Amino acid sequence: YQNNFSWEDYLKETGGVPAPHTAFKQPSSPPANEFKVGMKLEAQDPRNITSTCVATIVGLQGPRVRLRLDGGDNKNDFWRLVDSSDIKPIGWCEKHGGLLQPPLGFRMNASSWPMFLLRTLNGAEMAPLKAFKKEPPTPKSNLFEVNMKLEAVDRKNPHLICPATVAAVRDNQIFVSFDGWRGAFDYWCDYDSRDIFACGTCSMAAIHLQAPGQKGNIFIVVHFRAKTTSTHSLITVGGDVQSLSIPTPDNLSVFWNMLDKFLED
Ligand code: MLZ
Repeated sequence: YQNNFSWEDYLKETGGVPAPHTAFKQPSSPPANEFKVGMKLEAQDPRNITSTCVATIVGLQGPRVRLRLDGGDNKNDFWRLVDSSDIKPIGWCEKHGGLLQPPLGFRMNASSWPMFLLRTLNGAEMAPLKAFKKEPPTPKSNLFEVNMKLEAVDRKNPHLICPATVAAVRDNQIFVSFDGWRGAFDYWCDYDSRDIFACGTCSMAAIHLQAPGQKGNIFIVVHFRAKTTSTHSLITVGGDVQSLSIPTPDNLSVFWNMLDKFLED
């Protein structure tokens, strides 16, 4: 199911239960995305949340927009839902007595900020008010249960949404575990997180849902030969075999470092 993942088949295969719609803050059908690439809006700087900055939409994905802060770099793009309360039309900050701030890592001299701001907004296409959807209400309590399935943003690769399982529940939080991956991508989040969606949301929103990973538990087969390069085969239950070569058997720390790296993703 690499390119046509089907929850129906997958749930049958794995015996999984989807988390109910009512457990999510997200509305049961994804809101329309009326933003366009190039439009500007105001957003909190995710790396410095007390700052409201000018952002440009650089990508669209279903009800999500990919944002880049004006004056910043292109390495810190972030995604927001069209019904997120931390995106606002241009003018909102000023109307509420605030001042637009340069992003963390502003690539010019701080003193050039006022001029930069004027220039970046001059003639820009402002995102229209109607594109900003009302934030949905938060469910009254944490309705998630261990083993429920969902779709979740991979926070290390936030353009990807992947099948996942609730692996633990604690107070207002859940532990999101990505199916078929060893754990490097898993995270705790609040039950009302904007990064988790009911099964079927991606298909409704025409977003490509990643297929589950292929990583199983591993067996490590180590062959040592004195004073020569040795090969260590890592055989995963899913069937893929990966080999690591290390320079000498007495340099075990190299082997362990390579193994750590391998287990990362
Ligand atoms: N580049 C990475 C992507 C992994 C995505 C995992 N998502 C849960 C890899 O292929 O290793």
